[in-house]
Amino acid sequence: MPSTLNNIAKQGEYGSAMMPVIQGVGRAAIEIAAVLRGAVLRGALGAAGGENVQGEQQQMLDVLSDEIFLEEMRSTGFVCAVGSEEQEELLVIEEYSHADYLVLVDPLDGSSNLDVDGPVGTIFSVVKRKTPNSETPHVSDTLQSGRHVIAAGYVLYGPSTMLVCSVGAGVHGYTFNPAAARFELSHADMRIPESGGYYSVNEANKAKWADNMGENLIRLKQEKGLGMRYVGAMVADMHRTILKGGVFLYPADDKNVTGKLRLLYEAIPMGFIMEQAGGKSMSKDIAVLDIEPEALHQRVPVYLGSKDNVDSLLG
Ligand code: AHM
Ligand code: MG
Repeated sequence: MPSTLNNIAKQGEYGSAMMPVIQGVGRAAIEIAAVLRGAVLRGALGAAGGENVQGEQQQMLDVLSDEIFLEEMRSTGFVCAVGSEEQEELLVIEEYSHADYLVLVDPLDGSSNLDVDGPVGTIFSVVKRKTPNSETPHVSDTLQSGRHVIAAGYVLYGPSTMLVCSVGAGVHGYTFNPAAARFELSHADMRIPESGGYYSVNEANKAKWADNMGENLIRLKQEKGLGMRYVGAMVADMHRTILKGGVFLYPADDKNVTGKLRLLYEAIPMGFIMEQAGGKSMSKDIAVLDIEPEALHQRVPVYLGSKDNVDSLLG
């Protein structure tokens, strides 16, 4: 009998509390994966006609994935509010506004890959509220550093659908088995190699990068002879980086002066996973998980990967 997501209950201090929330993520992932598979045939590719709070064009699939994820978080009964890339404000789940946990999510990451049938993902993290349970949860409940994250992970919609998560007791990957209609443990205790052979970045931005990062990357490439891989969907690039080793980076540049990736629902969950897998997760000179968040949609530079590669790049 394979291990399923129920196995999370046995992991660490927060496993049993987090199991229903992660099962909810699993249900959302199954539904999002099914919607993605049929999208081109149902005319569901393309722009939804609106913009998100960051002024980016929303795709129809961004909006659908957001709705599906929220619905599944509501159905757990353990989530009082959700902060989403697709929603300007914190979404309070009225009927469970007394519940303990808040979830931060990028429901469909890498959505520029949708038109070309490339991989996309979902990224999430869970924190415990700071306000009393008798009060309505507030956006300040989400503004907690990564050191307060209880659970985090991502779903990769690739040739298979994989849910990779951690409740603070290592990183474990579950692959969806369509024949059994459930996630099964396929990658127990994922550990990133100490050093890897790839760097992953949108190198077209090199001339605009801040902090001498262009020079650093040239030096790293010369010293270590790294190869380059870039999907342009953080989940896919991170998943490869964890399994094969190397470094994924999105530095600040002239256009994205504080970086492009969002702290609460991209950098922190991926930083949490990276540290739990034995890797390093920096935002230039501070660990991603040590940043004290100031806003729901705040952006930061990220340098995530094998310790050796991250140190050589930033050193
Ligand atoms: P999104 O959440 O709007 O999809 O944006 C985030 C994505 C990441 O998945 C990816 O790492 C990055 O943006 C790619 O950016 P670029 O196209 O500038 O290389
Ligand atoms: Mg994203």
